[in-house]
Amino acid sequence: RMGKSGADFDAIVVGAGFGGMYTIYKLRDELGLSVQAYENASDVGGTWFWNRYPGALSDTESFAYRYSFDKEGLKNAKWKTRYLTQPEIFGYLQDFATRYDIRRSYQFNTKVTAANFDEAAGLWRVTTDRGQQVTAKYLITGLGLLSATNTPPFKGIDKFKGDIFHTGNWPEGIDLSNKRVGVIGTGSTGVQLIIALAPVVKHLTVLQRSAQYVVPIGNWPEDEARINEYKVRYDEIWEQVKNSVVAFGFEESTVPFHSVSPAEQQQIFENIWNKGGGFRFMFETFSDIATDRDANNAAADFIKRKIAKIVKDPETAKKLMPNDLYAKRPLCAVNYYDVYNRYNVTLKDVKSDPIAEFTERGVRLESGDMSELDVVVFATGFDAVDGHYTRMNLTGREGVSIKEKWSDGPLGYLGMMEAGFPNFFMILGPNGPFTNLPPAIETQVEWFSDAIKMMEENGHATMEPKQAAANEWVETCRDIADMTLFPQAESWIFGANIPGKKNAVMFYLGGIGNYRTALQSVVNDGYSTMMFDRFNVRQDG
Ligand code: FAD
Ligand code: NA7
Repeated sequence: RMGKSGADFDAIVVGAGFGGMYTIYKLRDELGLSVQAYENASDVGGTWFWNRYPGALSDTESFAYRYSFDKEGLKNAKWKTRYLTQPEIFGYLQDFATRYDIRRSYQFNTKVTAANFDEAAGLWRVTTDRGQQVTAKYLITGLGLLSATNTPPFKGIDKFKGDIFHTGNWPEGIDLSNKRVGVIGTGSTGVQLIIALAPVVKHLTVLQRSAQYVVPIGNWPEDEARINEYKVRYDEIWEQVKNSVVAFGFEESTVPFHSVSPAEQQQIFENIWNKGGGFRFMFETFSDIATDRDANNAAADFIKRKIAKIVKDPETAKKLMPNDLYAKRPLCAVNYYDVYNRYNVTLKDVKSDPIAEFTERGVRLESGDMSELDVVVFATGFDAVDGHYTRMNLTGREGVSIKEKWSDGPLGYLGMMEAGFPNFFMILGPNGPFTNLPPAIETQVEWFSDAIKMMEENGHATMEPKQAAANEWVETCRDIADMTLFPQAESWIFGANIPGKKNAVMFYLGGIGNYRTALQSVVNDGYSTMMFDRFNVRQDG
């Protein structure tokens, strides 16, 4: 098949998660474009294809972790609990792919290694690890922002005789019962994994670098009546989600912490603690937990008091108490701290006593402390947001690579585009919204599909953001971030989890409602922040 512009295809799509698949539906089925898509995995699912570790669970409530446009899917939707497990989400995405015949556009088991904009031809040239080269007018990347795995290169790792797994690339059919297992990492993933493994394995050693604030998730059963309520209120629910701040399906609090009495403050924390949900605890309690130091400290102290109460051994409890701000991605889980009361769980603080090396038999800390292990699990997270982009040979005009362009940290316009990279749209690219992600993905895919439609109708060859507009967006993201406490905590949200990665703003923290308004105003202004048909052939003289 040929693309209209003389290229092999109108559009090339990379990635088969929520983002890539929705793009296929929009461009292929709604706009009638010819689309070729590539996915490194053997099937659709993205995050939910790869992250099959025990305990993997979404922390967005079930009704809001799906495509809002897929009303058909909702009709028959069933789920057991307030949150979806990995098999349920993977199943939903597989079912979605089948119902919309998405797979026929994909070549699976194929990694895109290079994407280069050919200025003379005005086309993208895309290369795969199978040695294919194809061209297209548009390049859309849904590479995932939490998908390029981070594996710290510990000394001696090759000597270790046991098995090593990363949670983001979990193999099928692993039995860890009766094994001595070590887990490195206590982020969202580590916490889920630790809870799931503790009752199963012979012994669990948790190697914790930074203690985290973990509130209850409240994963109670949801019966049919409750699910039917969501179905009845469907449109209303999504309207609220898409105009809220964090898009998690609840109203964020407008009550400042200091506006109520100390007794009420504690009562509000207690109520949300009992209700469960990480984003709820940060955003439904008070309006200023993420911006006001006193409010933030109060939330942190409340959680620390809970830790002290739950964990029986005071030494262990102390290790579990974070000493930084409550300003990372808020975590929640089922009875996390109770795990440390188990006879077969040991907690090691590898901040005060760092991992020195792997040996044949396990992990040795700098003090000489040795953990003998059969298996080590890396729950060490991801080279988040720009990781997949800087790992790829991706070049725009004049052969400028994204790696060079982002050498001081990722930039980009509206979380989707970059100056000098025409007809290129990233799903969940840098400086996009920090929210529940499916509605953010839908917002972006719908926006650039409309832009592509407009380009096709008006016969535009290229569209790209003006550098000044991109700079301004990056500044806006920086300004908003600086109004919050988030930059003061070290986490992947600012690239602090990868050694050598420059600390940079990577999200628009202004909320999904404001983000959607910003996108709409670009359209209303006649795309005045964009350049069209900037000549592809260099005009000498
Ligand atoms: P992904 O689902 O990450 O898909 C990207 C795909 O691109 C992958 O399949 C990858 O193989 C492919 N790919 C990348 N590079 C290439 C290449 N060069 N060539 C070919 N293919 C390539 N978000 C929430 O909102 N709520 C949650 O509760 C939540 N829980 C999460 C739990 C875990 C354990 C993880 C890891 C993430 C979670 N997320 C959550 C974030 C989640 O990633 C997003 O919600 C969403 O799934 C992202 O979809 P996506 O399509 O953008 O990317
Ligand atoms: P995170 O949140 O980045 O957590 C990674 C964890 O691994 C965290 O506890 C890190 O400690 C730890 N880590 C990373 N490198 C090391 C080294 N070298 N030594 C010891 N410990 C290390 O990733 P997750 O997968 O849990 O979650 C990412 C997102 O995916 C999450 O928010 C959900 O949206 C899904 P640190 O805190 O850096 O000290």
